[in-house]
Formats: sequence, structure tokens, C-alpha cells
Amino acid sequence: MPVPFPSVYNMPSAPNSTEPAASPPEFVDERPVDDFFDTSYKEKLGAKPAMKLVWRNIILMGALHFAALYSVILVPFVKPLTWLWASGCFLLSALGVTAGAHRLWSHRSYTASTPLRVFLAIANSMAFQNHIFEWARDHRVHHKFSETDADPHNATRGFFFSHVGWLMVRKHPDVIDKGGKLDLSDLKADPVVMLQKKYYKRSVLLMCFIIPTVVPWYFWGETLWNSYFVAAILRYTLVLNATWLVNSAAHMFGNRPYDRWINPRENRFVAFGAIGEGFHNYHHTFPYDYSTSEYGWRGNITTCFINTVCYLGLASNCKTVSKEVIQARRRRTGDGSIRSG
Ligand code: ST9
Ligand code: ZN
Ligand code: ZN
Repeated sequence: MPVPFPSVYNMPSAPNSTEPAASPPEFVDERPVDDFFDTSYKEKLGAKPAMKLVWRNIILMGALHFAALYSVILVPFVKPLTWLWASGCFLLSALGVTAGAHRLWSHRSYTASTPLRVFLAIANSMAFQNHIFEWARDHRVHHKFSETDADPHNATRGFFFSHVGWLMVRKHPDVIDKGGKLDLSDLKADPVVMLQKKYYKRSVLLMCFIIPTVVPWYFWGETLWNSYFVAAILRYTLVLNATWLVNSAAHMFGNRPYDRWINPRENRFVAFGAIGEGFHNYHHTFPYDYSTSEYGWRGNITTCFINTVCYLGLASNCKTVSKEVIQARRRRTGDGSIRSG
């Protein structure tokens, strides 16, 4: 293997820690789940605060999805190259979320060089899912306070809420309170993250809408109308929904071979659509594994991408979990759905 993958990585005490990779990696025993999930937090008793609808978001999300449905009608009429281009934009924006905002910036599961971080930040703007700083902050609260009031997309509030509803209402005060106490110094210290935050609106306009629309028109004579709806609107909506399915479907449907006491599940359908991010029971159990799955690169385009950039010398320090630790954990807390080897 061209990449220095430690078999077991001695984890920092929280998923948002900035501790550098240990070298050589220290071997650790199984870690209790509450190293990543803060069990000391208790939801407030009594009536929940009233949900405050954000009509602007409801209208914009509704309009986006109507426009995406219209775009589906256009699909048979666009040029094959436009199809290819839209798929490329899907992949690029998805990687900006999976390899970028998620595995690199939220979990620090590997180390990326500056050119790679710039590439991932640009790809992330194409995905238009909030800037990296906000995305990673919300995701760290999601892991630490999963399925509680302090989780931005608390899946115990139902499929719709965890899928998209959480973007249509004001956040529960506990999300902001707990999120405000996280250590985000690593994100603040990364100039690429802060630059993307500063120029976020302009970068989204360019990467998510203008470039996907103009390229097919300029290079192979597609109509601006077709390329806007297929490569910008439809592609954007598909990436959004593939991402949201990790929060909704992968917190509800599937088996729990690593930890039956938590909601997140292994969902291969989601893993396919979200380029390797549906092995969610594994991911919530071992959130520091750069592969977010026991199966490495198999069925995991994002892991293939990270392996490739490691091979090219653009990334390093990929954290993994040893088979022994995985099997011990499976025996101790799994639902028995995958036999321990
Ligand atoms: C989108 C995000 O889609 C998707 C994320 C998905 C995550 C998935 C994770 C799964 C695993 C990875 C899998 C990847 C798979 C990818 C597959 C790809 C094929 N802590 O926000 P405000 C502060 S976005 C600390 O306005 P409201 C905040 O700083 C889609 N503080 O809250 C601010 O303070 P200040 C496009 C926090 O008013 C204040 O609170 N975007 C935190 O409740 C108010 O902040 C949209 O649709 C925190 N966690 O509004 C719009 N949070 O004033 C998105 C907030 O001092 N958002 N604060 O600056 C909004 O419009 C609003 O945030 C809102 C809530 C309406 C939702
Ligand atoms: Zn989750
Ligand atoms: Zn995560």
C-alpha cells in the first residue's frame, strides 16, 4: 500500500481535536462510545420550544425541488456531453462534501496538503451546503449530541425533519449553546476554510451555478436553459438529497453491526448515492476512520479518491481501525447482523 495506514490509531479525546497523527501509531484498546458522544448532556424536561418556521427557506427549497422536477423532463433532450458534464459536477461537488467538509474538516481523519485543501474548498462551494466552517461545526455537534435537542438534524424528530425540515426552522437553542462550546480552533486556523467562508456567496454563485451552466454552452453548444437546469439545478438538488439521506434514511433504516444502542445504520443504498457515506453505524462508532467503513475502498468512491491523493503525495496520515478492535466492538455492542470473523 502506498499510503501509511496505521492499523489502529490512538484517537484524540473528541472528534474535533486537532492533535496531529501519532507516529508511529499507538495501539489502543476499544474505546467507549461516549468518547465521541457526550452522555453527560441531558435534554431539558418539559415542553419543547415552539418550532419557528423560516418561510424564506421553505419557499426556496420548494422552488428548487419544483425546478429539479422540471429539469428531469429536459434530461432526454440534452446532449450526451452535457450529461457527462453534469455527472462530473455531481462527483466534484460530492467530493467537496465527503472528502472535504466531512472526512477532512469535520473529523480530521486524514491530513491534506494546501493544494488539495484549496481543491476541496472549491468543490465544496459547488455543493452549496453552507460554508465548510458552518458545515463542520454542525456536524461535530451532530456526532457529540446525536439524536438529542442539541443535534441540528435530530433523527428522533422524524424522517422529514432530519432530511430537510431542519433547514426550514430556527435551530433548537441547545444546538447553538452546545455548538458554541466546541473547540473549532483548527478550523479557524486553516486559512483555506476562512477564505472560503469570507468569499462563500461569490464562490457558490460561480461554482454551483455559473460554471456548470456556461461550460456546456461555450464548449459544445448546449442551450443555456438546458445546461442551467440539468448541470446546475438538477445536479445540485440530487447532491443535496443524497447528503440528506445520510441524516434521515441512514439514521433509520439498516442494520447495526457495530453498536445496536445507537440509531445510525448501515445502509448500502445511501452509501451508493452518497459515494461511500452510508455505512453510518460504523461511522458513528469509529468516526475517526478516514474510510467511514470497515470495507475500505470497496463501494466507497470517496475512499478511492483519498487513496489516490495519498498516492500522489497530496494527503497523508489516514486513520483506520484494526480488524481486532472492530471485531471486539462488534461482539460487545453489535446487533449480530454480521458474524465476527
Ligand atoms: C445543507 C447542509 O444542505 C447539509 C448538511 C448535511 C450534513 C450531513 C452529514 C452526514 C454525514 C456526511 C455525509 C456526506 C454525504 C455527501 C454525499 C454527497 C453525494 N454551533 O444558522 P443560524 C449560531 S445547506 C454554534 O442563522 P437559526 C450562528 O453562528 C443547504 N453556533 O440559526 C449564528 O450566530 P451569529 C443550503 C451556532 O436562526 C446564530 O447561531 N442552505 C450553531 O436558528 C444563528 O445561526 C440552506 O438551506 C452551532 N451548531 O436558523 C440554509 N448553529 O448570529 C441553511 C448556529 O453570532 N440555514 N449557530 O453569527 C439557515 O437558513 C439557518 O441556519 C436555519 C436556522 C434557518 C436552518
Ligand atoms: Zn449521523
Ligand atoms: Zn461524521
